[in-house]
Amino acid sequence: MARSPKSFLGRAHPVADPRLPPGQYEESGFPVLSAEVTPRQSSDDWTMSVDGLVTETRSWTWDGLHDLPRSEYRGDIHCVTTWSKLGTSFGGVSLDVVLDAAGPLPEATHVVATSVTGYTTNLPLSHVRGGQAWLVWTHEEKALTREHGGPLRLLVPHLYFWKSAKWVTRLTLLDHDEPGFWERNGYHDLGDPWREQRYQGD
Ligand SMILES: Nc1nc2c(c(=O)[nH]1)N[C@H]1C(S)=C(S)[C@@H](COP(=O)(O)O)O[C@H]1N2
Ligand SMILES: [Mo]
Repeated sequence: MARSPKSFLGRAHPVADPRLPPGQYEESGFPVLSAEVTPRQSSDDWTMSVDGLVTETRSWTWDGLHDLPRSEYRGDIHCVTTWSKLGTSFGGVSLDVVLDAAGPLPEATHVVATSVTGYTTNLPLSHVRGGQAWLVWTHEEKALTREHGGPLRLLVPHLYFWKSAKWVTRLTLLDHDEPGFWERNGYHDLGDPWREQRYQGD
């Protein structure tokens, strides 16, 4: 009797999607994770500033941001609570554009992103330059909803999603590292999902 092809081809476990970092599962929805109450501030009086160790502090209004060259991210996002959303998209402006406009001083090594709510997160400048980070206001072609950080959020998709500050209003360049909200509460300083840097000490 012929052996079932299953015994050759079947696998006890499905092969994990190579886009999933270790310990992550694919989530088809888009969960909301917020430490704060969603702010109500309207985009009409939104300002986005770049300050600290820069040649010139720069600020953009909502309209001003839309005059900058558009850039889109297509790919995956990874939350430290183990969900990953694969093959999604966000639109806005590359962080390189706003950083270049302000002109980081040579001694600048880190950046702290601040939300209108006071939420903060820290990033090495080397991880937000060179097409690795965005300021976004659309998700899958539609306006980013408030619960997901609209009108404006940071997007740093190669790091765990807590680095992507929702309702971002300010980037401050520093010559040293300064842990933000979750980093002071036990999360890893960098948060690389491929190295499973979830908590301090990982
Ligand atoms: N201002 C602010 N930004 C934030 C957070 C937050 O609580 N407040 N949570 C972070 C975390 S832990 C995650 S996983 C993502 C969640 O984004 P989402 O709610 O759009 O999925 O936002 C990040 N940015
Ligand atoms: Mo998260």
